[in-house]
Amino acid sequence: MIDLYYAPTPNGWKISIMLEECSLDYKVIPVNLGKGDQFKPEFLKISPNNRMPVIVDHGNVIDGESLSIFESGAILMYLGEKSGKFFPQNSPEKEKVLEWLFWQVGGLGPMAGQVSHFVNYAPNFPGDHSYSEKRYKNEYDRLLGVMDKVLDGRQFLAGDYSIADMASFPWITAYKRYEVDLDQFRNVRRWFDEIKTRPAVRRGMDVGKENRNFGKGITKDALKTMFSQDSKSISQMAKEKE
Ligand SMILES: N[C@@H](CCC(=O)N[C@@H](CS)C(=O)NCC(=O)O)C(=O)O
Repeated sequence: MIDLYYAPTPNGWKISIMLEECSLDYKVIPVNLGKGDQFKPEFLKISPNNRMPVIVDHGNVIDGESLSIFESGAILMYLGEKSGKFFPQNSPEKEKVLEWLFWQVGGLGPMAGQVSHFVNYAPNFPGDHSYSEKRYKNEYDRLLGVMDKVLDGRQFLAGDYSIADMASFPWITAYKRYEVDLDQFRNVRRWFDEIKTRPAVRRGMDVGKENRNFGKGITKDALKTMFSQDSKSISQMAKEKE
């Protein structure tokens, strides 16, 4: 059995989708980010970066401890190796998947995450955010253009459907709120429409959907917990949760 520490956001969906695609047994442990669950000592022990998703695999006990893994890319690789699915282990197929997986975790995810911040949360903070919002929206647009080119003549990012597609798909789902006309990216549109109809993807995206809110009605406390973090404040929050 695998414990999945989870909130219903794109980074969380990557893992709920993969677990569903592989039909692995898992139990969801909700992490309430607005309430600061990510600062609880038991959580920080398995996720020192105070971020979800995290998995704990009770089927893989080392020196009496179940293996825990944080960072969505590392989790996807582990689950791909464990299940023997969606992550080929031979060269050059493996490297092709890794190229696009790292492109997602180092590029598409962080840039789309910032677009999401400026669209969903920054309006709660005073000041003119227009330069920053534009900067991230341009970068998101650039990355969609890159994706569109590679998907011209290829069904999925690395050839066959893989963990690279599962990592990227959740970050495209919000394109309407990010004011992107997806039809401008014909190949991304085709890829997106194909993945979104996969039953496992639908099940994965539905996990915890009752707690999904895209920042609507977010409280002042939650805004502070999530978006005023620096090295001092995270130590303070961890102390408060002890
Ligand atoms: N690089 C990390 C990013 C994870 C991440 O940013 N998670 C967010 C939610 S999408 C989070 O846990 N935020 C908690 C916080 O900001 O304190 C990964 O890919 O796993």
